[in-house]
Amino acid sequence: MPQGVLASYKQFLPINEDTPIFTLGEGQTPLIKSRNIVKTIGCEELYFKFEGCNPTGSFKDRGMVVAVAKAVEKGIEAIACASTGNTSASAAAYGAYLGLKTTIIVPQGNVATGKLAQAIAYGAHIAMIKGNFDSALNIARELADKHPIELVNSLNPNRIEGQKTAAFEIVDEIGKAPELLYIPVGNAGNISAYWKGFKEYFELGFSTNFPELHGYQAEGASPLVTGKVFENPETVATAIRIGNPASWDNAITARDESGGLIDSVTDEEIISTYQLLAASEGVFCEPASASSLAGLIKEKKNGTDFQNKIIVCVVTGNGLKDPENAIKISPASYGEYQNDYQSVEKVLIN
Ligand code: AN7
Repeated sequence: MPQGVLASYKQFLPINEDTPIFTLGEGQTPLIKSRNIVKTIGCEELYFKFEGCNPTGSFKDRGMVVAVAKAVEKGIEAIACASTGNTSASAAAYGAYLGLKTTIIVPQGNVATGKLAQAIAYGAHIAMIKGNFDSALNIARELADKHPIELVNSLNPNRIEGQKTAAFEIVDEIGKAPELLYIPVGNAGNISAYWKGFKEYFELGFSTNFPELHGYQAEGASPLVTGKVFENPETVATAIRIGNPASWDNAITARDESGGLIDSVTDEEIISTYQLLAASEGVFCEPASASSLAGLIKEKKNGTDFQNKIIVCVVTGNGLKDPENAIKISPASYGEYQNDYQSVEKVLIN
């Protein structure tokens, strides 16, 4: 298969002969088979679709490559987005590759260190606002309305087009759609994209079934669960600290058409799952990404029987994005030793 989302999935994307084809290596991420947590869940097979392996460390790259290609096709020289961090890292990378001016608007104090480091390194123009993601998105939309700038948030339909390819990869690898798919939900673009992908693959005859989609928000930022906008969303999972999701209606459609649900998990559940996924499966993700598995574990604790089910948890971003939360894991299993062989050996062998 050719490399990258544009070349690999040309026939499924809004690509024509004027669309530039390029890649930073996005897509074709691993579908990791659970060895340990699968036993607790009691299902037939459990997989983690590890989107942290994308070039900037999150699923955003799949959609960004399409959004940027379409902007360049139109002759646009500048892109902008609001972001909790990952969208901005991705926009900055593809903007740099294509020589575009990239402006990102982010909530001051609520972007994980690694994401900010990426935007700085890629050379984006960074506007930090004293407000949350929802305000940043309003500003970004106005900028794009008034200037020849392409908005590359997931309101841009080309983002959704690119992100739907993850659903194709899951079906191709398992040989059918899983019975259940768990996914973190913030601005709700990705759950909408997966549903579009599963539906299109079905309609084209590449699969014969659909998954139920189970979306999980953080309790302190769960407007799709309560049905009300959160004016002051708050969660340790800063990636999904969003109070008024842009793709609200599409997420509800995805939930209802798939026969699934959108629920929330607490910060405690998110952090304990984040630790569990790294320490018992070798999959180090950022906190927001653990909300999918945290939701599955919550349903198991509430008594759901998963026997005979094939389940996929989407793990949206890389753990290296947010080193501060990893370092807070306690008890940390390290100590300080004398600078000689014997003292280290003595402690490790006892
Ligand atoms: C790791 O980067 O909204 O429901 O501005 O970074 O499609 O918003 C990030 C969202 C899940 C939620 N996991 O996806 C942004 C941004 C991670 C994320 C989500 C995000 P959507």
